[in-house]
Amino acid sequence: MTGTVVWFEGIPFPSLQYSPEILREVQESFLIKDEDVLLMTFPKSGTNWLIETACLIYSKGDSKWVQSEPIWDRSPWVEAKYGCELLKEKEGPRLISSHLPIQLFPKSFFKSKAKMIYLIRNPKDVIVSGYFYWKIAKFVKRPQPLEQYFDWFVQGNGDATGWFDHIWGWLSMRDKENFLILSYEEMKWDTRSTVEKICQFLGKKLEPEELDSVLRNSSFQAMKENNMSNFSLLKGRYLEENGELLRKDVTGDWKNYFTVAQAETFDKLFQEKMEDLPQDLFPWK
Ligand code: PPS
Repeated sequence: MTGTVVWFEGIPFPSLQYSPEILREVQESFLIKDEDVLLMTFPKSGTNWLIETACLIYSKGDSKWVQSEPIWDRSPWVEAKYGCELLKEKEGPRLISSHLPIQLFPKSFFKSKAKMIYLIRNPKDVIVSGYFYWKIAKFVKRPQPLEQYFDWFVQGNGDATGWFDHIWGWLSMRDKENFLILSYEEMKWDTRSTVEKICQFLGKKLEPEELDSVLRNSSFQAMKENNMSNFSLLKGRYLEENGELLRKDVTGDWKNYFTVAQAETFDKLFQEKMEDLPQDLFPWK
């Protein structure tokens, strides 16, 4: 398998699952319905944790669903060929995942009442998580070593483009009432309150024992042991045999990998690019 990419409107996508035709179709004519719930992230920001949590909220803490259906079928990726087809056939309120930047997202969303949760994460941890994931993924160009992935990320070229644009684009929605911003950090530091916030946003009332069950079944350990959520089903064709989606259960792992110079370079870039956004949006600072 090669790590080739297709380019669509200046953004690279792994050619294995994406095509310009589908991306155009998704952008122009995929119909987002008012009752849909959209789970939006930049890659490696905790997407699968959010999906698992949302699924468990929908099933009131009952783990049957998350233990019997692969995570990518429960909340399909709208921009991927497979997910887009699956979504078109789904009845009722749908959970929909996406990493798309705002300008490529289905236009129908912006006229709908569908709710979106936007999960962000310290970009320095996104770099580290992405670096280790790309080493085990068979469908992307492999960065060697971390410095190369870091450079792709900060220079906005290679296959790791777009974190700053993604954040700027989606945060323009921050005053809309159908848009909730969360961070991986707050999920990690106070998981219960964050899950309660999600429930409130989605209008779901859970009993205390149901909430406990959501927390238990979406924990790092539970997800790591759940073959429907830990990507073990992708080993072979898509991931190396030793590949783990659930790598570490920490915030601030960048401190173990960044040089002092890299941290300074990144902080300077972050300051330049993000200074016009309210800094309390970024709780890791
Ligand atoms: S992807 O491939 O872009 O969809 O990856 P994504 O799910 O966004 O991010 C993967 C990182 O999320 C961590 N993760 C979790 N952390 C805590 N608790 C739970 N339940 C959980 N599930 C996933 C996962 O470990 C990846 O982070 P790193 O830092 O690499 O460990």
